[in-house]
Amino acid sequence: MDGRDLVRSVKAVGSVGTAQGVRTVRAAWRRRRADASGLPPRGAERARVPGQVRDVQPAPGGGTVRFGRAELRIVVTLGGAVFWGWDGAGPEPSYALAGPCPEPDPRAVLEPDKDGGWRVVAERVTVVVSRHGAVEVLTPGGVMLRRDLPPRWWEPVGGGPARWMQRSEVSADARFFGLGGRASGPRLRDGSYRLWNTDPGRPFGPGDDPLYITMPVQLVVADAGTHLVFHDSSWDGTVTLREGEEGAGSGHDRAGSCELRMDGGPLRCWVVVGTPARVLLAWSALTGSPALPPAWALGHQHARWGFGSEEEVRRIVEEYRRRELPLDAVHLDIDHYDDHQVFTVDRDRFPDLPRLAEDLREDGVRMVSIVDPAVKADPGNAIYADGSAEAAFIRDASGRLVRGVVWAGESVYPDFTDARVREWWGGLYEERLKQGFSGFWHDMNEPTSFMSFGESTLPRSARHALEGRGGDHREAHNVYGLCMARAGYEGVRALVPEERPFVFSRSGWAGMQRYGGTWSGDVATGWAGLRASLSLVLGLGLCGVPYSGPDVGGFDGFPSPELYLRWFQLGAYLPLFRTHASIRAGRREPWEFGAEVLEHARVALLERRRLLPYFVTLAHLARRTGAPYVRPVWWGTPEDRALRDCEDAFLLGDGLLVAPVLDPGTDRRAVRLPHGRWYDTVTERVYEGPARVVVEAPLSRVPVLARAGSVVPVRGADGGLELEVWAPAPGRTGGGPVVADAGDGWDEPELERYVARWEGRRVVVRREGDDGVCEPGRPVRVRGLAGAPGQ
Ligand code: MIG
Repeated sequence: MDGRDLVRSVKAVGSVGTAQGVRTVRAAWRRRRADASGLPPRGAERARVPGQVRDVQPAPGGGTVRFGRAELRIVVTLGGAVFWGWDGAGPEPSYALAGPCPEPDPRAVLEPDKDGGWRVVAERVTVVVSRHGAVEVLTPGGVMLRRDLPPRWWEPVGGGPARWMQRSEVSADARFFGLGGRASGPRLRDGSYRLWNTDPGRPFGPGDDPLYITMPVQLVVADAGTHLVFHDSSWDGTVTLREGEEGAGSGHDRAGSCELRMDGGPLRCWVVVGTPARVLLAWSALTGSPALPPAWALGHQHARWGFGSEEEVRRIVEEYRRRELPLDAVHLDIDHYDDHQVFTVDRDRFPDLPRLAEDLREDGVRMVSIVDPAVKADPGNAIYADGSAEAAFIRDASGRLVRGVVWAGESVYPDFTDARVREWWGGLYEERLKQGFSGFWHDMNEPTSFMSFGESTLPRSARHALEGRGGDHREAHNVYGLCMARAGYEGVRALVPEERPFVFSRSGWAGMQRYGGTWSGDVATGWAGLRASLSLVLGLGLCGVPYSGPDVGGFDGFPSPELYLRWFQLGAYLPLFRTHASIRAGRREPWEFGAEVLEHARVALLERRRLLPYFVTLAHLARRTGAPYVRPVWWGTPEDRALRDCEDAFLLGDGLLVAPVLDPGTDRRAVRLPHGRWYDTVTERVYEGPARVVVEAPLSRVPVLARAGSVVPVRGADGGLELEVWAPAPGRTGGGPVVADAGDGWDEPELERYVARWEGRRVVVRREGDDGVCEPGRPVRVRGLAGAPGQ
């Protein structure tokens, strides 16, 4: 460490006090020393490409193609996902997969292709391997979706993990999405995106990358079709994207390109081809169904770092009640811990949490606790003592505990890549449950140690169990949050088997939806942050993580009343609808911004509560089909190029299109509509898509349009479920699925199917059953009749 680094380190931790600053700098020294001795120097490297094809060995679902200096194994699985791996890499072990690799599809066989290449023809996709090891993914009609050039490896001469690079081409019109939670999307423009989960250390905006959740999952949308590619390696990597360009007139097209460089791990990937809905279905079959949040977690939640005391929590909940503002949960942040230590309570300021929880629950408000992974390295700390006895904490190659610095000071980190440690940790939630908490908010699990040496995490040489295989932080880093989510989810499930756990996590990786969702981390307060927060929700949804939402109002500073309101109005239509901010930021309660904002925020809160049955239905559909609640507007028509480039609106399920206001001073905005008839849900004005229309967006609301024919389950005045049906276009029919809430347990409510059609001048709604259609059995309100024939 030179003087400049030292100054930078001290500055970075300046806000946490000088003593801690000194500790952090010491920790940085240790980290550098640990990496110097714990990681072998790379030394000279040798580059390798596959070489020429030699022979093949068929196997169920495909087979192995052998090249001069590499081999490639391809398997088409039942369900349609294609796997291929180089140099013996198989699908397992994998942190992303929900279970064992699906069975091979016996109908898919390896057959000779032209020019000495080979191909596997499956129902929905054809994979062609050239004699030099390029791999093409084609639609059943033979149109190319992706072309991987022969990969290249760099292998340390002295042994050790190989780095590799995979360059791919996609069509000129293709658009890239995904890669986890990205602030500058949802359309991923030209640039480099790093695969290394990172706490940016300060509130982020669209220019900040990477953030807390990265994953090598990309969804590519082109005229020819949609495909998802997942490179199953958790190592540090970089994806460099370049969108293609179509030649004007007689000019040539330039293909889009993607270059993936990985520092290690197997070169193996999964590809799924189809419509967006089919792709997400197959992806969630592979990596697991999204956990179903309890219904209360689909309501409004309020958090703050620094409520500071039980009285303050009571006061705020009472204010919500007095003003008749719906509230479903409050979240307690680290300021309720004793000395910042997880699984403890500051009893001076929070003397009786179980009592508080009970009282809140009587008002229908749940309590959620933040859970930080780091444990204060202090022999007097019971969790440290307990964890030490369990050998739960991460050590370096020489066997010493790896220490970082977090809020509690010098801390150690549980190794969540060890099943034994996950079980120990999961048991600790018993203390939280006894305190009355119903849900868990995992923070700081990138994992974070305060900034030093330009990296706010553990040394790469830190050792991890990696499920008994053994390895270091280079491989474990990106799955740390995922494994912590698993520990929390499974622990709570074992402790309260009759209820579905509610866990959401700042960091994570492919497959994290099995345990819960996420929020957007510390999004910067500002209009750019508002936009970034929508980008994250959309991008994560396309990676299979459907439940997320931002800190409404932004994490830091003081939003203007207008910005707060617009954020609030957006949040009301996102799966996780939570107000939250830093201890140093202004307040975020809806009455803090004047009477006008309060009035409009109330409308948003009431509408959210009215739409709760719709959110419950979307949560069930996400679990059953992998489809995110919040979908890009091109979800149903990916071939519509104008929609593909639309980033400022989204579909909420199949029925609604939400056009949030993302700019100041707006009272109307343009909306690009997918095909079909749409109604402004407030004015009931009719629009016909595809079109770009201008709709009213007064301060009192953001535009929400309903698709003609949709059935939206809503909460009626008596609290019961009602069907809000938007009249189908003349001569058309409509309908949709509804899943009623079945409580917080594991009961599987049935999927109700409704159809709506014109009968003369009336719209009639029926329920479809196994033996024909019947009366809906629920109150129905038909809307949009003003545009009806003859009216
Ligand atoms: O170093 O627990 O993203 O939501 O309020 C900051 C305090 C730690 C970061 C989280 C934020 C939370 C805050 N935490």
